Amino acid sequence: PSNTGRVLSIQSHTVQGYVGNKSAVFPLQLLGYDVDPINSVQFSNHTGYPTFKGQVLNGQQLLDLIEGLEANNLLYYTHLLTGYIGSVSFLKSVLEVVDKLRSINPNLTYVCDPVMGDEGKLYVPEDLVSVYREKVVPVASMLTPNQFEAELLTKLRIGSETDGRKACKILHAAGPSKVVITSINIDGNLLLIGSHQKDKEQAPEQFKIVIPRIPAYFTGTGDLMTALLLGWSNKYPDNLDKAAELAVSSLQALLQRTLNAYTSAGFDSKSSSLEIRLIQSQDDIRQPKLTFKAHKY
Ligand code: ATP
Ligand code: PLP
Ligand code: PXL
Repeated sequence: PSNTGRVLSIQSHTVQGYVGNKSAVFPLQLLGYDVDPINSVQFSNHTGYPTFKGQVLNGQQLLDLIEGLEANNLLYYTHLLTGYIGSVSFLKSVLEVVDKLRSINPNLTYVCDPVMGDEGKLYVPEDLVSVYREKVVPVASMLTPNQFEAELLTKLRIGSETDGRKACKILHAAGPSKVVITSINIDGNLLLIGSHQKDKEQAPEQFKIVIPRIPAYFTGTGDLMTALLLGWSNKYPDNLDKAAELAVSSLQALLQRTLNAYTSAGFDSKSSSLEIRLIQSQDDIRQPKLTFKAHKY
């Protein structure tokens, strides 16, 4: 149990706006972590805009950076965090990075958001799915899929809470001791399901948090959610439910602030994806008011 750590975060960078590292690094720093970002892409803005420009890091370039760190004995990390990854070759290099980091710190926690798609649509190449399922899930310590991603990884259709809990068990059996399905769509509302397999011999401890859906689309919230779950679950290693309450409470306060900012500017918040008010929400990140409660099963 530790209040802090040193996180290697391999994610997207956007010049403008908050997705990937732009949405994960600042909150982790606010929670007291040293964060070393590797930018897997550098784009002008997120890809939901009409256009974007920029560069993509390839797998060899990632390994070059790791080699440079290693040559100076700078490769000791407590946590590895990964989010959106756009190609099989880059994902395979990330797997090499996991091995390398664990050879230096066998206790490394790998927090993986297996970003592949949402609402039945893939936004990565299809051949990434089996690499996540067969190679990445087995080495992850904590996994934060959404409903669609959990379905792809388990080949189970998730139509109910019970299915969500079953999917978590399948994922535990494949590797990660902590699984958070960040949102399941159940008649208009969102359901988060968390699951911690503390002991291989016993059933996992599971809980849910009900989240009313805000009628707007946000970008970067999944990346922020995973960063907050990393931050809080490291501070409360035996209370994933508490960590999730804190993460959800921070995130929902931020979403309300974001919505209010757009609404008061006279913007139609249903017409396009909203950029989150991350910096303005720093107090909600540092000291969340617990407004959401986890219910244990
Ligand atoms: P990823 O694709 O990164 O794995 P994801 O699809 O779960 O993750 P989001 O759908 O952005 O990512 O959700 C992340 C968190 O943000 C969820 O816990 C969800 O409750 C919250 N969230 C996102 N959009 C809304 C919304 N419109 N209303 C309420 N909460 C939301
Ligand atoms: N849309 C596209 C095109 C993406 O590439 C991504 C993520 O990588 C998303 C949406 C997901 O955003 P979020 O993390 O907010 O769910
Ligand atoms: O969170 C998602 C994400 C990550 N990286 C890039 C993105 C997006 C979402 O749009 O465009 C480059």
